Amino acid sequence: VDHSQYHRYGQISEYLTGFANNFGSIARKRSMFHTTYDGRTMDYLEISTNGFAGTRRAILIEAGIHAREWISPAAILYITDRLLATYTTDSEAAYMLNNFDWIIIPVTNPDGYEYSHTDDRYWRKNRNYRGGECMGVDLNRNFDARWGTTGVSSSCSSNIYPGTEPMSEVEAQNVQELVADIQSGGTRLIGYLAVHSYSQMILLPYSHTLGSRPPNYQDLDNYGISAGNALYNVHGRRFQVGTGPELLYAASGGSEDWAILRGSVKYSYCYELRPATVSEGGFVLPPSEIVPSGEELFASFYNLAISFHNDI
Ligand code: 0X9
Ligand code: ZN
Repeated sequence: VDHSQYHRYGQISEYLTGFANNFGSIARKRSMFHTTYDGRTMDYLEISTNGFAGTRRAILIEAGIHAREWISPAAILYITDRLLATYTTDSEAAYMLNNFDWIIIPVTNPDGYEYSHTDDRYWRKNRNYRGGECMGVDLNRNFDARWGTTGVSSSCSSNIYPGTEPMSEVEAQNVQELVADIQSGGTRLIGYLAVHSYSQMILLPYSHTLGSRPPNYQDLDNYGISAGNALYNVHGRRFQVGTGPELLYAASGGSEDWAILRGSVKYSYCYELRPATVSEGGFVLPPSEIVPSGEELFASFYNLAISFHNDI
């Protein structure tokens, strides 16, 4: 896998096919139930080292829900590649894959991602056409988590337009159905890791309201700080740890809140990857930073896996 450049959606999907072909006993490529507005399949990878028995706890990685945040799919492709390629030789990859099943969605907004390559580098939303000026819904405002209450605009041309109702968008519906399928009425899915850029932060729930916290907030905070330290130890990048409203702004309808509130997931984090500021490139991060960003995120996820596992 070429980690020296950002790839188009078709190429990323082909890499998933390659993973499934090369590591067929532990990796399966799947497509979600609904195709997107522009007719794309939403492809993801399932990794299981116990024959996909469905008995292990699982961690889901949701990358690329915002189109222009290219480092998210790229860093996750790096992590996926490393997990599979070093599983038999590296103790960290082995730990992660022997203790958890992984569900990896590299691009949760393929239509928007492609549009950010072909037409508008700064496109954020999906590509659901609603007539007139109204193109696109912010998928991270569309989930059923205090939908439409904070951090949104009812103007459909806005970058933070939440859609017409909770889960109105097929991309959000796909995630909802996938999570329901993994949970099957239980709590097999223990971790939900949403990966965005930029700001260098590990955001804790809840995002929707300042001061609103899940019952296990103290654990979430402790594990987040530990994961931030593990990340720092790789390349010296400091990621702030705190809730979205504390560090950025309140925002409703996010998948990271939804995972806990509706998805029965115990631990949910929202990463904002490199860089820290717009003057360092903002959403347009040089491709030479894909590998270092992936390396530090890998260490951070490994650290979270240890925390989750100690808590089971
Ligand atoms: O606004 C968002 O959806 C996320 N930031 S981004 O720049 N990647 O768009 C942040 C989501 C986390 N929640 C809050 N900040 N409340
Ligand atoms: Zn984002």
